[in-house]
Formats: sequence, C-alpha cells, structure tokens
Amino acid sequence: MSESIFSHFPTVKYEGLDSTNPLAYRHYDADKVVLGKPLKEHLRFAVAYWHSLAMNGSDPFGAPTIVRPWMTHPDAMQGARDKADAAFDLFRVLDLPFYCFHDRDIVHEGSSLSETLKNLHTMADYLQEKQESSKTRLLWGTANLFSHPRFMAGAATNPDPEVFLWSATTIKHCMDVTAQLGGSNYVLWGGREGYETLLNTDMKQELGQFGRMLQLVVDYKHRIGFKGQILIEPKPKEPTAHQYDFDTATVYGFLKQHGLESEVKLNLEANHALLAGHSFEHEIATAADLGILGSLDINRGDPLLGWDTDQFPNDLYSMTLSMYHVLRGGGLGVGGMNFDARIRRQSIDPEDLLHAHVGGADLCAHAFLLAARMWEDGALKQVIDNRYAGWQTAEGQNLLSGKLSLEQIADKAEKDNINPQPKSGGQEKLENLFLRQLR
Ligand code: XLS
Ligand code: CA
Ligand code: CA
Repeated sequence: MSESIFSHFPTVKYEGLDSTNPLAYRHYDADKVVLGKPLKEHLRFAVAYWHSLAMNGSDPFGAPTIVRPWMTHPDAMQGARDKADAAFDLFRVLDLPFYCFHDRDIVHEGSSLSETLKNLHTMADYLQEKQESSKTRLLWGTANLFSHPRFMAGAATNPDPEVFLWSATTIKHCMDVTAQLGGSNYVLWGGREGYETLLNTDMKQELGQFGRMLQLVVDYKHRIGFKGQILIEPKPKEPTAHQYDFDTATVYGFLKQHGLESEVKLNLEANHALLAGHSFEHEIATAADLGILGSLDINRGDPLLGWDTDQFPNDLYSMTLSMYHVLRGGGLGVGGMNFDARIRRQSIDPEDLLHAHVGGADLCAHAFLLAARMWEDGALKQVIDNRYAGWQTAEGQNLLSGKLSLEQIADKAEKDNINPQPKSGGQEKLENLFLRQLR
C-alpha cells in the first residue's frame, strides 16, 4: 500500500452551521436521526471512481490538466493498485459510505478478452482487500461498454453479433465482481445504445437485441443469487444523437414490453433529466409513481451549455423539490446518491476534489432536511389532497371504478345540469410557501 495524494488530509467532520472551516460538513450530520433513521442511511452518498480518480481534465480542445501519479505509472497494473489506494484514502477523508465504478475505471484493458477479464478479477480482489479495512462499500458496479472503438455502433444493440457477445461476457464478469464486493445494485447505462441516423439503423432489430440482453442479465442475477437491484440509467442523447433509454417514461414502456417492470428499476441522473427536457423532480416523481425509483446520480448541468457537464450540485431549490419527491416515493431503499460529478478542468489540486464533495454532500443533506421537514409538516401534501378531494367522494370514485359507461356518465351530467367553475391553482402562493421554508 502506497501513500497517496489524499493520505495527509484529515477526515472531514460535521461541525454544524457555525463552522467556518471550509472542509467541514455544516449540514451532513451522518448519524442524525431523521424520519426514523440516520441521515447517512437515507442519503447513501457514493463517490464516482471515474470522475474522482480516472478523469484527467482533457476536453475536445485540450490535453489533460489533472495528471495524477497513478495515471503515468510505467507498470499499468501497479498504477491501478495505486489508484485504488488513493480511492480508499479519499473515501476515508470524505467519510462517505459508498463508491461506484465501471470495469475500465479500476483497471485497463488487456491485449485480449481473457487478459481483460483477468485484470478485472485481479483488481476486484484488491478492492475486496481494501474494503476490509474501510467503512466504504460498493453502491453499484457497471461495465464501460462505450469507450472502446468496438462499441462505436453500440454494445447490445450493435449490428455485429460478436460485439453483443463481447458485451454480454463483460456484463457477466462485472456482475460477478459487483456481487463479490457486496454491491447493492448493478447499473446499465447504454452509452452507445442508440443511433446517429436511421439511414443505417434497423431500430426494431436493435431494440429486440437490447431486450434480450436485459433478460439475460435478469436471469443471471437470479441464477447467482445476487440480491442487489438491476438499474437502467436513462439519458436522451450524448454520445449518440438519439439514445434508446431516453427518459423514465420511455424505459418503463420498454420494460413493460419485455415483462421486466418488476425486475428492473432506474438510476436517475439530474442532468440527464434536463437534457431530456424534464426536471430532476419530474423524473423522480414519474419513477416513484411507476414503482421503479431505484437510485440517483446527483449532479447538475449548465443551462448555458446544454451538454452533459456533470458538475457538482449547488441549487438548493431544485434539490429540495427532488428530495421531497424521493420522500413522497418512499425513499431510495438500497439505492443511494452517487456524485456523478467532476471537478472543472482548472481545478487541478487534490483539495479541489474535497471541496467539491463536501459542498455536494452538504447541499443534498440540507435539501433532504428541508424536504423532510416539509414532508412531516404536511402543508404541501394538504394542498394537493384538497385539490383532488372531489375524487374521494362517492361520485368521484364511481367515475374511476369502471362501473359507469360513457353513456351513463353523459346521462347523469346532463340530468344534473352540471356547471363546473374554474378554481385557482395558486401557483405563486405555493412557490412563496416553498421558498419561505428554504432556511
Ligand atoms: C454518462 C453516465 C455514466 C453512467 C454510468 O453520462 O452518467 O457515467 O452513470 O455508466
Ligand atoms: Ca450517470
Ligand atoms: Ca452524465
């Protein structure tokens, strides 16, 4: 085990609102009991290995700016171990309970499929050792089936069946490794499962392949007794012009089509929701109502840019609304909140990564505490209950019960000579009520 760039930082502590220490939690009091359980069990924060340990700051216009010692190690396997040592030092400093990774974040590809899988298992054993002396656990594992050129036309949805084979094999081994490390979930993000042009794409064929892959994954999960959840992560575009897992509603339709709606849930990302033309709370509320709310990737986009900037969250208003809908949906269960966010290209100091996570965790904890208070107080729920109260009357229930035909409904409305009056939705008053509680 080597010293890392994070070894010398003390563990970040909760110091409360009066603290002026920039590397202290002011809201994230992990053991504080809220709505019957500790905050850390509601939030289940995770550090994303790819952004925090593997991202080097390069962009389409410029070379890497964030060059960590493990990235340039002449022995790539030793580099992977050094990276894992740094990762677990970072988890210790941040004192966050979970992490997430893709196979390619923890170790490089080999020169063949078998060498690539051997590398994966070697590093999984190393991570297992690291977990033994750490409090941090695996929230989810996943396979990177989008970076290598072989995946440029998709993984499961590739026109070439050999790419499907390669992908299925990789997923199998990534699921094994996730189960070995006690992961709570396994995520499928279809980075290149989509298309650039219908001129070269048989969409029906590709979606059929995708359905088959998902069924294989679910069958395998049961065969190996993996207790975690299988999660799909929707995203509407980027890298492909059109991605099949567009948003919550689209994925639900796909799951229904394949009879998998009770087997697979969703990992929802804040910025993917925005890219799909929704808000994060819309996606959370939709998934909760459909019974497929699984886990969250917490970040933000930049409305001035309109692409997947994956920044750390800092908007209390929208995060509180999102947390409110998490609570309304019954919480995240074995899911969690993964900081799928990266520091900016100019934030090159290791300490920048600490400020990013401390700010993100505090923002989410603050939002959650506010949402919990609103949920307990019940005023917002009451507004909605009152607005729909007519549906709770015998007449309202009759309309929904299926007992009345369209003609019977029409007869009754005509006989009663109904004359419904418009009622205010009261939006401005409610926005004020909500805003006033954000302190
Ligand atoms: C990319 C996705 C990706 C998934 C995991 O936009 O957010 O990082 O979370 O493959
Ligand atoms: Ca994500
Ligand atoms: Ca993203």
